[in-house]
Amino acid sequence: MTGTLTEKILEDHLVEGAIEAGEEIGIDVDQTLAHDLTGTMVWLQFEALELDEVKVDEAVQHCDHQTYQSDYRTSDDHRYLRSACGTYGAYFSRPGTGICHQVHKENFTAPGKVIIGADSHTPTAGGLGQIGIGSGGLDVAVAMGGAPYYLEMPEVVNVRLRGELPEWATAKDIILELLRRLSVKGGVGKIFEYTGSGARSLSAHERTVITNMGTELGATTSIFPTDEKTREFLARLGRADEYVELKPDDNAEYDGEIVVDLSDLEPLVSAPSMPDNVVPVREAAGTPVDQVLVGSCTNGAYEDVLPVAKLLEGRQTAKTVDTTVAPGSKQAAEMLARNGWTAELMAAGVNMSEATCGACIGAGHVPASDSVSLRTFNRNFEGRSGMEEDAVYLCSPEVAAVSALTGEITDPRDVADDLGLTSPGFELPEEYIGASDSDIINPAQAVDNSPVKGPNIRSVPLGDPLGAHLEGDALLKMPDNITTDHVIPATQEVSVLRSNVPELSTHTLKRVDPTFAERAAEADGGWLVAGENYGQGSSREHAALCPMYLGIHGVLAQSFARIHKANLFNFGLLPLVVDDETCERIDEGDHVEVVDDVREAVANGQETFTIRVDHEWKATAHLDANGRERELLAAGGKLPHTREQFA
Ligand code: MIC
Ligand code: SF4
Repeated sequence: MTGTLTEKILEDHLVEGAIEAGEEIGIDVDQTLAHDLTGTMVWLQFEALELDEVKVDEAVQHCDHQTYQSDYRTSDDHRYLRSACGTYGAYFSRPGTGICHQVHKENFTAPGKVIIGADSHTPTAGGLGQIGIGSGGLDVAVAMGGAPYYLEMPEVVNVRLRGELPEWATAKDIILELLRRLSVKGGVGKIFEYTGSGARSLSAHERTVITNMGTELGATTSIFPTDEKTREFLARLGRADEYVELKPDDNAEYDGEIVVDLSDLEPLVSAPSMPDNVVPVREAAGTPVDQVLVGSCTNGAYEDVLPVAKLLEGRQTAKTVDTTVAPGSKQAAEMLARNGWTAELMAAGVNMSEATCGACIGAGHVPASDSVSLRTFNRNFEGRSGMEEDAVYLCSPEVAAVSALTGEITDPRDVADDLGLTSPGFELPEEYIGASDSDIINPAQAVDNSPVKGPNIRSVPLGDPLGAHLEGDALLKMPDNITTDHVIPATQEVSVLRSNVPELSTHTLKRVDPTFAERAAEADGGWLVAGENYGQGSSREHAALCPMYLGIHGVLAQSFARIHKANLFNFGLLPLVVDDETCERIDEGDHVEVVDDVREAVANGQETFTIRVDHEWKATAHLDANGRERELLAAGGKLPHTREQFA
C-alpha cells in the first residue's frame, strides 16, 4: 500500500510505528466523542486515572441513546456527564440535541482530522475525509488525557465506485450491496477507501451513509476523498474554512480492490436478523409491515427525511402501519419544521419523535409480538429491537416511505406509476439553519465545576494482575457472530445500569443463557467459548468489563471482532483463538486449563498455548497480541496499567 489517502492522514498523526499492514501504530488524536451509554465509563475512568484536564482539541460528550430519561438513573447519568464536561473541559451536547454522529457531522467533523469515539459508528466521519475509529471507552478516556491511540494498521482496500445511482436506488443500497457481497466479517482488519467517478457523484451526506454502515462490515473505518461536494456541504453548515482538499495519489497502491457499478444497483433490504442478509426488495415484497421507523445515525439527517416527506406529502400511511420519524438531530428536526415538512409528515399519519437513537436499541417503539418492522437503521440483530423474536428489515428512506403507504414491503418501482410517485432523488438544503446556542455547551460556557454523581453511579472495578495458572469450566458455548448485544443488551431496562458494573454484570449474556451470570459469579473463574467473529457490533466495553467482574479468564473463539478484542485486552481477558475442530469438541461444562505458565508465556511473547480439556485431551490455542497488549494482560487491564505508567 502506498499513496493512499488513509496513509496520508495517518502519517500526519503518526507518533509510533510504521504504516504497514499488520504493524502496530500509535496516532495522535484531534477529537473524541462519547455518548450517554459509553460516556459514564469514559469519565469514571478518566477520573480513576487522576487526569485533570481534557487535552485533545475537541472532546464531545453526547446524550442521545436514552433521551426519554424514563428512569432517574439515566437523568443522573446525564447530569454527571454535563458536570464532568464542565469540570474537565469537554463540549456537552444536551439530551435532545441529537445522535452523536449526526451532531458531530453538523458541528465538528473536518477533513484530515482523526477522531476516536466510544461508539462503533464513529467511522461516519469518513464521508467528509476524516479518519473516525470506534473504540472502547477506556481508550477514549486515555486519548482525552493526551495519550496516542494504538491500533494494528489494517489493510487498505480500494472500493472503486463507477457509474451513477439509478432512480430509486440510494447510498444505503451501495452499502447494503457491499454487505451482501462481503458479509458482517468481510471488513475485519480493513479500511475501505472509496474512489472513482461514482464516489465523486455522491454528495457528502450520502458518503456518510456509506461510511457509517461500513461498521457493519467489521471494518476499522471507511473514508472518501474530499472535493467540491465536501466544500459545499461544509459551506452550507457555515464551516467552509474547515475544508481541505484530500485525495490519494493517482498511482496509489492498495491491498485490495472491489468494484461496484452504481448503475447496476436496485433497492435492497437487509432481512432478519443480520445486516448482511441482503436481498433485493422485490424478493421480500408483499411482506405485511406493522411498523416503519425512519431515523438513526445512518439515515436520520434532514437529507434522509426530506425524500420521505416528499413521498408522503398529500398521501396517507396505511392504517395497519405505525410510522415514526425520529430525526437524527434537533437541527434536522427544526429544519423540517421551518420548511413545512413536519406538518406534511404529520398530516400523512406519521408520529414525529424527538431526535434520539431510541428505537435502534429497543428504547421505545418495541415491535409487537409476531410482527414486522421496517427501519432505515443499520443493525437488525435478533432481539435488539427490545422484542426477543423480532423480524426487523433494514432499508433506505425511500423504501420505508413507500412501504408505509402500501402497508407491505414494496419496491417503489413497482407502484410508482399506480401511486403517481416520482423518485425524490437527493437534495441538499441551501443552508443548514436552526439549533439553539444552548444545544451544545462549549467548555468556555461550562455551568458546572465539579462532578455530580447520583447513587447508581459506582466506581470502575479494577482487574487483578494475570495469574500463572488459569483453569475453570467452559461456562457457555456460543455459535458464530455473537454480538455485544448478546453479551450486554442495550435495551432500556439494562442501559440504566451502564454506570453500575456490579448490577449490570447480573445481565451478562442473559439473552444466550439466563443462568449464566449467576453460574459465573459462583464459579471460581471460567471461560467463554464461541465461533467466528465473537463480539461483533457495538463498542460497548461493558461486554468485556462485566465478564471480567464475574471472574471470566478469557474467551476461546475461532475469531474476534476488532473493537471487542481490544476491549478484552483492556480488561485483562485472554482472547484465545482455537480452530474449528477444537471449538466443536469443547462442550459446555468441560474443564479447561492452560498448561503453560500463563504469566510467563504472555510476558515472553509466546503465541501458542496448550490447553487441557476435561483433564483428558489437549489442543492448541493462539494468542495474537503485540507487546503493548501483553503488558495490558499482565497488569490486569489498561486501567491499572495506565495508572502505573502515569504514576
Ligand atoms: C449501538 O449501536 O449498538 C450503540 C448502542 O450505539 C453502541 C454503543 C454502546 O453500546 O454503548 C455502539 O455502536 O458502539
Ligand atoms: Fe444510536 Fe443506533 Fe447509531 Fe448506535 S447505531 S449510535 S444506537 S442510532
